[in-house]
Amino acid sequence: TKKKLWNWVSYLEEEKMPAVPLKFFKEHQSFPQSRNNFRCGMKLEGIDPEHPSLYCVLTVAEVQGYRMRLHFDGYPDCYDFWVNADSVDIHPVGWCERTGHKLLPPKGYKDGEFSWPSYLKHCKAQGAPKTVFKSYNTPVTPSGFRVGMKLEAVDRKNPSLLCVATIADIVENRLLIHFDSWDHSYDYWCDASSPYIRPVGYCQESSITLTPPPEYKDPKTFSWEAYLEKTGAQAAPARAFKPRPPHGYQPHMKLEAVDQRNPTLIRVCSTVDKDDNRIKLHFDGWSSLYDFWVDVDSPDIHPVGWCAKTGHALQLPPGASDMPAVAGQ
Ligand code: MLY
Repeated sequence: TKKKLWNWVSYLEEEKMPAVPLKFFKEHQSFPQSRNNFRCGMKLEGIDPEHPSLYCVLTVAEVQGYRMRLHFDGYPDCYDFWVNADSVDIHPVGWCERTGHKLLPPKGYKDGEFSWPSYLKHCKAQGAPKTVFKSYNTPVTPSGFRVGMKLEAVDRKNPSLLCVATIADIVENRLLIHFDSWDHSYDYWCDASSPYIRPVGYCQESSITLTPPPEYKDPKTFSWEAYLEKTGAQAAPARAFKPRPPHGYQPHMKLEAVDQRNPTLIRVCSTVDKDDNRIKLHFDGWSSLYDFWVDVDSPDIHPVGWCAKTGHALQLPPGASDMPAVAGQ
């Protein structure tokens, strides 16, 4: 008997479901223009996904297709995380020093004790060459945002709250959002088109409750005018915000997405729901218990065929998984 091979084209036919149209994907989600040129052992500087205001010393621990697993030098493997080769969260050795960012040294090094040249010599390792970083070649478009400007931002850990916030850092086209008088654990990076940031006055205009800094016990006593005066800060200009057009996602479309519980894996998925900024994904052949929401601009969702094209394993729906996937489809 002839063995049936799994491929996307016949799977979509069988399931009577379309693939998510290619035009829905942003450049950083779609088929890459170049190969992943990172290699295991290369060292770099990058953002800690759990503490986005911190830049850390990282080593490439594993490469799979266009993705790689990054390891925090001196820390246990359990903190390792996966990024795409074109991630904007990673930079070459020396970037922090050059751009005035604080680099958190590997565990065991005291502040001021760490230097890249002696560390690389000591580890007999190399820094990843500048040319393998994507963010290096991207032109930066000027925006009206400046570090220190205030705005209203969604607390992504408590998404029902729109809060008083400050632009704590700007790198290339991205803003680091910090919540006034809170610790850095709520910080996040976004760009001018993010649906999670709004100009000063948005809540009042929209009759939404603004969450002031925690020292305002009674939110009614907060006024932007007095607060800007007190902090000597400026409001980010409304024209700097560039709201995105609505996304076109609908339920019942197929794509490939990273399994957040085991981020080594990319699985065959279907959209099952949507809201303004997110889609709800279902892993084909698995219980709906594993369904999850993801932002439409997440770097972890990809068009049908992305794994085959980039040389990454694709986890097929159970039952189909004993059939080898056909490369190129
Ligand atoms: N229940 C949480 C809410 C924290 C909200 C912080 N945001 C505004 C940055 C707490 O009190 O810890």
